[in-house]
Amino acid sequence: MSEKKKTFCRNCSALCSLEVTVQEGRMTGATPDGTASPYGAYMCAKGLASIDFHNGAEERLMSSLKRQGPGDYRPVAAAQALDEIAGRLSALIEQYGPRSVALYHGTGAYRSVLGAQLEKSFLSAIGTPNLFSTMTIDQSAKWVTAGRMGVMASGKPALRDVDVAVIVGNNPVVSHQTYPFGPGESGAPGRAFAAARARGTRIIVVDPRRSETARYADLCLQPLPGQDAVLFAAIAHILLRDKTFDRAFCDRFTTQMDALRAAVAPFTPALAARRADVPIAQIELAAQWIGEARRPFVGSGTGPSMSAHSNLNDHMIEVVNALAGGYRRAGDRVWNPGTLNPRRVVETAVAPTRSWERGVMCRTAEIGHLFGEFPTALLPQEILVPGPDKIRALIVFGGNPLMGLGDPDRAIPAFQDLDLLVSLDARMNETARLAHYVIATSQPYERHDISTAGDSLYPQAFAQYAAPVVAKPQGVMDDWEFFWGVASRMSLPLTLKYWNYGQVFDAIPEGLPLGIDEPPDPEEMIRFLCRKSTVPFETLRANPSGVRPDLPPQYVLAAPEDNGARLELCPHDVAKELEGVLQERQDERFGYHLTCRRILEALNSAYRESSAVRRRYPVNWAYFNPDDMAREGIGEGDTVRLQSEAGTVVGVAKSDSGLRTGVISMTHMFGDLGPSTDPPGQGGSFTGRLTSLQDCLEPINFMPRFSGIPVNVQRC
Ligand SMILES: Nc1nc2c(c(=O)[nH]1)N[C@H]1C(S)=C(S)[C@@H](COP(=O)(O)OP(=O)(O)OC[C@H]3O[C@@H](n4cnc5c(=O)[nH]c(N)nc54)[C@H](O)[C@@H]3O)O[C@H]1N2
Ligand SMILES: Nc1nc2c(c(=O)[nH]1)N[C@H]1C(S)=C(S)[C@@H](COP(=O)(O)OP(=O)(O)OC[C@H]3O[C@@H](n4cnc5c(=O)[nH]c(N)nc54)[C@H](O)[C@@H]3O)O[C@H]1N2
Ligand code: SF4
Ligand SMILES: [Mo]
Repeated sequence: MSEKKKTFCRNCSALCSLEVTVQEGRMTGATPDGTASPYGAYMCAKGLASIDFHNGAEERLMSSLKRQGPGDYRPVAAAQALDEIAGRLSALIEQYGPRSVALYHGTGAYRSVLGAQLEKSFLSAIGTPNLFSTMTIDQSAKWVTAGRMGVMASGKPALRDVDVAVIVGNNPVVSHQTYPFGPGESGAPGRAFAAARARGTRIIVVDPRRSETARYADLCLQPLPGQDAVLFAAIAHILLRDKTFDRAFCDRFTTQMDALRAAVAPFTPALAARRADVPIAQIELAAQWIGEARRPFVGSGTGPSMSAHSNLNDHMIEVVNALAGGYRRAGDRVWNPGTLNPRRVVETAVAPTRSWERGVMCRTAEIGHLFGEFPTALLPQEILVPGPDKIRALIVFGGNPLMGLGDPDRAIPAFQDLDLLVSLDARMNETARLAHYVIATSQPYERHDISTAGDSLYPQAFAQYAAPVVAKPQGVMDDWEFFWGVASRMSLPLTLKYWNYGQVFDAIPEGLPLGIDEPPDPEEMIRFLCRKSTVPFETLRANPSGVRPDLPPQYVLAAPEDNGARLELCPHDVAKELEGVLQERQDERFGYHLTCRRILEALNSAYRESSAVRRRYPVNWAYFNPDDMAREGIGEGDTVRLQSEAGTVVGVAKSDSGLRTGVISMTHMFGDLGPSTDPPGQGGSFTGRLTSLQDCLEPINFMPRFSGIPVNVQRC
């Protein structure tokens, strides 16, 4: 007998609504469910792969493991693992204090809602400031910009209202990563771009590679990587030169216009064209369209934030958005005011905080919290450098930091130095292979979740509750059960709160206190997270396809009075960095730049072993422009050696005529941590070997160079 059950995918922030077929307690298929979804029916290859993974593909872990010796893991009963972990954490805290404990929040943790909420309570109960996440090895440049420039509380316009969309180093058609960073819709992104074009929206893509998203572009600039600061300084230069910036917006909401004018004066279109190697006419045309726009949205993905001048690139991209007034304005329709956590949207600036300049600091660098986190690139030295506060225990929640960080020669010894390394995962990934305990966790269709991650991102108000579709295997636990289980053994009571980015956990007033004797009921916890919801929990539970509430139209409100806050367009450190860029010389030692790119079928290091990936990507191809291949004498499928300042990898060449010359493009987190010698045998090439956790770290967020890495190429 088979039944159909509604749920949603939790791989990425699109949170696609699905209908899953269940036969005798086992899932046999999934189809997109367009009943209520704000994107209509939509699903990608990873939605299907997740069903196989639940069913045991890719050697899914069915029991927690304890390390006996190098590479020797034996199953351990869940309760025993929790007892031992709690005992070791208590002993470390007793001897060395709470700072000896740290947590790394990986990509798999973001949509494990109850786990992620209890994680915050767990850290607060222990009293450690050591929270690290993928955000600081991803797009923390956006946090730095918010901290240096400030933000508009009204946010950015929805794609349906935008008349010029500028998409910089972001490929949402593959990555589904869009709002609030870049214009677009995370579910069915191609459909949303096609509809935008049909409405007359002009789309500008800025990417060294003619990406899948560039199929929808009216104009595609293909700069050399790492030149976004120069390019967008030049666009700002043109907007100021031609007086096509939004003067009314800038007068009202920004400051430091004179400093900006002076700082971008040397960044002429000719200079940017030379540095970025794009035609002047394209820079002028992009600036013209942005200047003409009634409702622009200039935003970026990982490309600029992973390249040289990460924070400056991001700042200058945001400067152009601010000059163009690319924010929701008073009177604009708010299509999605939030459902679980409804918000009033007010047109007002929020002053920069520069949170990293004060408060609790890293041990090994003069840098404080960025949105409540320390820079992940500093994790190895925070573990290794001797001192009373050194990190001795690390909990990895839904992550694979050894692959994510790169520079294995530096990262591996640090992880090996830990007294306690715990990995919460359903995969035995590269980091788990060094852990003392691997906690086998349940997978999304086996647990309770709610669409908090989409609440402000959906293109219209929508919420969905997912109850388990199938029972979890006997030996696995939910992520939240780990945090509650360890805390209760340490006699630390936890509190469930509806925490959101930018909030300080301890400062959130309301919470659901959880006892230490009886485990909480997950449905009760979800009900608590819905307590402010426009749609009551009971209604969500009764409508498993999700609910689009029928709300009266809402609009951005004008601020009742001027709070005095302004967007700081050109603070002193930004002006100094711009000056530095101006002086910079090209590094003549290297002939190419290696860039990042994502593929539809894998999610960072997850799903690498899915059948779809192994069929299409036996290795992560090293893509080249065909002219570069001809010049280097490299043929299709040839083995090539890529050498950066930090290391070497061997890759398999493939031509991509959409890629500009001088640039190589590879997907990250393939292969293994060892020296790269045999890509087919190693499942690809680990590009992290080309990055350094010591050299070329950016100021403030310590972002390593993950894109635009200078390399030389040699045919093997
Ligand atoms: N299918 C799939 N989806 C994913 C992921 C995945 O692995 N697979 N990962 C998820 C994660 S963790 C994240 S953070 C998001 C990321 O989402 P995106 O930011 O959209 O990631 P990418 O697809 O790598 O796109 C980055 C683009 O930047 C370009 N680029 C590289 N360097 C530069 C530069 O210096 N300047 C400019 N202008 N462009 C540059 C690259 O050519 C590439 O097209 O995707 C998420 N979604
Ligand atoms: N060279 C280079 N390096 C990069 C990047 C790049 O583009 N180039 N990208 C960077 C970026 S943007 C990121 S985000 C990081 C990614 O770094 P990580 O997030 O550390 O790596 P992932 O491979 O995404 O690890 C996610 C893990 O979560 C597990 N998981 C999935 N769902 C769940 C769940 O519900 N519960 C639990 N407990 N586990 C779950 C998966 O099995 C997987 O092992 O890497 C960064 N590193
Ligand atoms: S786009 Fe794919 S991976 Fe992301 S939620 Fe939808 S089905 Fe899942
Ligand atoms: Mo990411």
